[in-house]
Amino acid sequence: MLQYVTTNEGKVREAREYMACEQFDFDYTEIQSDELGAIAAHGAREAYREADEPILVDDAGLFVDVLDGFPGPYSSYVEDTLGIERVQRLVADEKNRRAAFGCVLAYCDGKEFAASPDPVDRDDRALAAAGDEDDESDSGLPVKLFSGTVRGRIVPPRGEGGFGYDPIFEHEGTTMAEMAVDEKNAISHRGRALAKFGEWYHERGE
Ligand code: ITT
Ligand code: NA
Repeated sequence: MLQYVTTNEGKVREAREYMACEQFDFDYTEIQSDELGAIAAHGAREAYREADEPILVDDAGLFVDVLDGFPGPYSSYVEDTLGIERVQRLVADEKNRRAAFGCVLAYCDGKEFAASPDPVDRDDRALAAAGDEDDESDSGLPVKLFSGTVRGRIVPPRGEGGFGYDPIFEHEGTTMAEMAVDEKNAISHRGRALAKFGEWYHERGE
């Protein structure tokens, strides 16, 4: 069974709309990097060595335009320290309150992968930081990466659903916390990455 490596149940709820998986509550080492892809790939190797089963690591971040991409890879730390309402207040008086959410999924099952597929749409900073190239920096364990982004606006918190920054992230008039799981998946960074992963994983016969 595929192990979805996260301490965050909200991520697993969204992932289960795409494939069967079990939550592997493992706190892998988050290396210091401004690239979600590098963080996820490193975590995937560590998690695979720990689980000895196929694993999927999910690293996400919020990139606020006017804050030059902050909190980005530090989103988790910033949620725990400042909290989402203070992040919202940081940009409340700005004219430009645009932001992107990015998600990178890193898959490892200890095996090699067939040569890499189609070109990637690189539509913004978060995606560029995420990257869809397979990570080969550690020749020992191949890791395959899938990424997704969504653009939106930072707004005062609304909605009871979702998790994390969802109440302050508005996409086309609706915050992600006001969306049902399937509605969020249809537009979200994670939903886009999961759709790519799910297609690849099922084609592979899993
Ligand atoms: P794991 O690392 O154990 O998976 P985490 O919640 O720390 O759990 P991330 O580092 O990927 O996961 O998340 C960075 C931050 O972004 C963290 O504060 C999350 O709550 C938040 N986050 C991630 N995905 C999100 C989403 O879909 N909607 C809103 N916030 C999200
Ligand atoms: Na994390």
